[in-house]
Amino acid sequence: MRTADGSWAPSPGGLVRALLPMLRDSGGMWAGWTGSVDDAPEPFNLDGVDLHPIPLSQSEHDDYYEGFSNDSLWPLYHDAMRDPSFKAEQWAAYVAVNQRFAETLVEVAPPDAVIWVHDYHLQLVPSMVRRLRPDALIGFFLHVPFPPWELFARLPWRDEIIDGLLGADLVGFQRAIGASNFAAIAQQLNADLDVEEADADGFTITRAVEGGDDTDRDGGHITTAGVFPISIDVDEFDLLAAERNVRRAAAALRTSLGNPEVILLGVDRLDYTKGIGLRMRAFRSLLEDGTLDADRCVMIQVATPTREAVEHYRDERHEIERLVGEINGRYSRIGHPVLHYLYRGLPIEQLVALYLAADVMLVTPLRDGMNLVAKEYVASRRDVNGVLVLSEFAGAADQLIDAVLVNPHDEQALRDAIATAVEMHHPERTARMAKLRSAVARSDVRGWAERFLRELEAAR
Ligand code: ADQ
Repeated sequence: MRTADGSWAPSPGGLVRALLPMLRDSGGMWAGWTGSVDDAPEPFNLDGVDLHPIPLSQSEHDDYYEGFSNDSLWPLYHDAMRDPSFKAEQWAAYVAVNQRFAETLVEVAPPDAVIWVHDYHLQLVPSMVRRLRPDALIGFFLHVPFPPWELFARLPWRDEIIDGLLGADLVGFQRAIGASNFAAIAQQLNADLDVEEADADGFTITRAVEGGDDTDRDGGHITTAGVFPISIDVDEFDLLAAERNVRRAAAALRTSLGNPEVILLGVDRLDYTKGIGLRMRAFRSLLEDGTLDADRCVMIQVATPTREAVEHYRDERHEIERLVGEINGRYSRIGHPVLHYLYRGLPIEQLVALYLAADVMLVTPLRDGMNLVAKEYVASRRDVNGVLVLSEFAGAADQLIDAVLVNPHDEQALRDAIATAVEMHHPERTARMAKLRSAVARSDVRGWAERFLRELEAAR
């Protein structure tokens, strides 16, 4: 990404941190959009990694990125909780931009290259690359859920998307259900495919290739669908949480809030999938019936601005800001808001200080591929304290089974889960957090990337 002064720096986040060292060691390169419209710098080298910027025009940004990717695929893949807009001109932009990515990749990739494509914005790239460069080994990882047939079938371009993904040798999903939805849909759309269950929740999907023995078994191309739950850079959070200035910031935060007995925290992109409104309504209802005392507890919600040009996101923001106003209007004292709301991104040190200060972490998405915030909270709690309330609809719930798991669609259950977390006694809190920490320690983002690439290599 570009920094404020126009220079380049690695984007924050575990994925970039996990992949950069691997790329550096293997002499690999990274192709991606710069994040700014009409920004087309020449390829350059940053920290030993070759970067190939791929430009987007304003209309591609509107139609491909905010349109088809974030206003069609995103809601469709998240239970269609907002109506996906299917527009032919946005689809055309999606095809064109995917083609540009594929052409850049085949141009710069050496013979027999390993190409790893990420996320729902680029689902056509695997087959586009395969057509141009059958020698390449192609992996694809989907960071978001893959929906069931009933939802996916709505997509007017469903065949093209499945065909695009089947160009990969390995397609990775966050949860087993994603891999099985994908395998079932591929078969439903194409009766000629041979779909078989493999070990560990995976599937192999074989398709006959015209002209005979292109790559694999029976002259067919094999795509493996597997489960690769993503994680975070565990050590980074653990080390930050040990830093004196971070611990001081956490203590100072508590003091500045008037030393409440309980601090509840939410940290999310301001996205309608994250269940921010539901958790605020549950908080309001617990204040209303006296389960929580506004003099003794404080909720903090940090919401990163995201996709602000998309109408559903503007509506969501208005609703959340209305709730913040209503709750504070009713329950705050002068100088002591009961609900603190920040609409901005924070530096990682401040996030970790918040994680350390929070007695209860609320991660209540209605649907989420994984949810890294849940794992970051656990990795930061080297004091083996704090309670995580976690939605069953986040991929993280498969691993973090010692959280207080909840169905956020169930208002009463959400209220109960928050009350349980607030009232949980110290021995149970620490016992649960110890188990959560072992689960997170077992899953580091580097291990995740290594395993994916190892299994991709095995496809050769
Ligand atoms: P996201 O939907 O963005 O990711 P998530 O996994 O929670 O969701 O990652 C958010 C990241 O942004 C976290 O690292 C968090 O610390 C950071 N963040 C959130 N709010 C912030 C703030 N105010 N300031 C600074 N940083 C903030 C998509 C999928 C997820 C999947 C990830 C990774 O939707 O389901 O877990 O990709 O695959």
